Amino acid sequence: LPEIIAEGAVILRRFALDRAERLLGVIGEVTELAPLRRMKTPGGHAMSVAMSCCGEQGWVTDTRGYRYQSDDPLSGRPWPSMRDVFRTLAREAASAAGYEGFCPDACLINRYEPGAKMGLHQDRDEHDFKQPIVSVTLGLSQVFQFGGLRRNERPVNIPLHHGDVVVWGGPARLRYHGVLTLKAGDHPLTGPCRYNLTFRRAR
Ligand code: MD5
Ligand code: FE
Repeated sequence: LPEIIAEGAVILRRFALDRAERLLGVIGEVTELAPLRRMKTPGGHAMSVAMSCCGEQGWVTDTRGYRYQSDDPLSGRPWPSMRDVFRTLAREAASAAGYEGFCPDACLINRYEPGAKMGLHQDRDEHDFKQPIVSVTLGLSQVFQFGGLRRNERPVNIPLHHGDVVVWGGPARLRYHGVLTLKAGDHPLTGPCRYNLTFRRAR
């Protein structure tokens, strides 16, 4: 049963559990073509999270800034295509949360190892904020921070576990969010890591 965490934001606990192994297989396939890498922020620091992408658009950051682009800067080639298992999951989860017809053109793959985190930020590099974002947790649990529309609002901490899916849209779409430092652990499917997939409509 969907758990509403704020107007427009829904957690679907274990929604992806039955397809987790297939999703991880696809992550392996995509990251063989477009390796996970720690990108540089505009400030010049390497992120602690390792990232890759698939789909028509991929999110990148470097010293020039944040943006979506159709080519992987490591290879100069288009990002690997969006896989059907990915597209279908994103569409089904969006629909279960009340957002019909979601058609992502970008999937960002984040890999957290112990010590990795993501500070509070907004996702605002997409063209149309009416389009929701779908996020999928695989492997180790990690505490998600769900803030408000302004950085100074104190975030609520929400643990996310293997198979959990979160959908953000409507008035929640531009809320500040992040994840706390990943604690060491050993998951049967991912070992010492948490993977997060975020599905977006970039263009
Ligand atoms: C993660 N990823 O767990 C986090 C949280 C990212 C990112 O934030 O940008 O890759 S997924 C949760 C998320 C995504 C988009 C919007 C919102 C939350 N939100 O509006 O709260 O790797
Ligand atoms: Fe984000």
